[in-house]
Amino acid sequence: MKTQVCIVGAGPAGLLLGHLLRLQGIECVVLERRTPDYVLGRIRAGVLENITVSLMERLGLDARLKAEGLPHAGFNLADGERMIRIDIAELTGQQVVVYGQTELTRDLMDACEERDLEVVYGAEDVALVDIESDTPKVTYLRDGVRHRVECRFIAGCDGFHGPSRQAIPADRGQAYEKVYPFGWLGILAEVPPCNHELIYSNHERGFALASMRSEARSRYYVDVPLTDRVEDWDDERLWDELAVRLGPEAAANITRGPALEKSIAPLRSYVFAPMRFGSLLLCGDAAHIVPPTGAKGLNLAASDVYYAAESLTGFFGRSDNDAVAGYSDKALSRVWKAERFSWSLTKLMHRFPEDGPFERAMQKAELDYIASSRAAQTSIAENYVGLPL
Ligand code: RFL
Ligand code: PHB
Repeated sequence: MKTQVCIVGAGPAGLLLGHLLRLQGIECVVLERRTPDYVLGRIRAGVLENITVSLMERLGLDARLKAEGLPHAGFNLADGERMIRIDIAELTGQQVVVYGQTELTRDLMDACEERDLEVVYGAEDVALVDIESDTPKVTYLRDGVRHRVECRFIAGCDGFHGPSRQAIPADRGQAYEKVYPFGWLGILAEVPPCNHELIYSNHERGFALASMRSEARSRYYVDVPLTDRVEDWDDERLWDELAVRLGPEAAANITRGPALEKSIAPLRSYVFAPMRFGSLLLCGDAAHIVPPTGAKGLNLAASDVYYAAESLTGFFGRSDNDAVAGYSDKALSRVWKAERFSWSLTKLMHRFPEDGPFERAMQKAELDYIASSRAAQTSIAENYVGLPL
């Protein structure tokens, strides 16, 4: 098969990019290893920045997001003694929208047929070939038959473990990485949220987050040692822990219910630079990971896709070679700022095993400063709603 852009991975990054390219009349095909149901079964992000919402608007795929998404004008930082509300609407004039990654992915999936975006599910053993040349190829196995896609560009949207980044010779890029000594144990339950806004809590027993998917569906997290397994946490133990870590006010409003999903995600900061190598452009988790504390991962995937679509449209529409050459610098400039924010909020809101009284005093002092300073709150708010493109 011949096409202009071969996209590897049909997560949010791959599908968003595919739709944006089709909107511009650019030919593309998306190769996905899993089935649609598997992709939709991954419970991940919940908070969308304006930039992600506006890409869905631009695609005309925002009807359900507008109808069912919950606009949030603020969120809270708690530490067992107090709750600091960050009024993002007042401080920035913007809001975030709570709408699950699963729902956003479903909206993108449902539109593929009508928009003539071809997605090949069950594409196994994907391999990238000749990526440094102007005639790269992607090969894959489907039903035991090997296929080959010839294209002008490959978009690597295949997440952290996919083959795209690994196709770049190690000596042609630099990986920056920080692994955190804990993971987030998440629970999804069909119960009303304990608070109408998110609460991030740094309690002496550890971190907790109260989030939601709708007015009837809650998402909660606690941080756990990397040695813990999901089986160590039956529902009651997890609800008890959440009640303690979120503090008495929130605890009084927690409705318990059986877990629809429970999983542990390790926390990591990671950036691979540059994000382009020859004819390969990396987007989303394929190029970078943030710890979930800042709710940035999906939104960064969306901003990468915005820059990638601009670059590829420039190349195919105006024969502008520089458009693609500039992709990595533009994307990375926003990526690094989101990395910094996610890392600093993670440090502020978690108890690290190696921390002593000094580090704890620093966290307290920083929370005191945030509680008393509009400038500090504005800085957090503008990062949380997403820095400009
Ligand atoms: P994805 O979603 O991992 O999709 C990559 C796709 O590529 C496919 N793939 C392959 N396809 C073909 N061949 C191969 N060999 C392949 N290998 C992999 C995969 O099957 C998959 O379909 O990456 P993408 O599109 O870059 O999207 C990134 C986001 O999923 C991620 O950043 C966010 O979920 C992170 N995240 C959050 N982001 C936010 O913006 N706000 C949040 O509130 C938020 N909360 C979270 C999160 C991530 C979490 N976990 C579990 C890591 C909360 C959690 C708990
Ligand atoms: C979520 O609802 O899954 C969620 C919300 C905010 C975060 C991370 C995850 O920072």
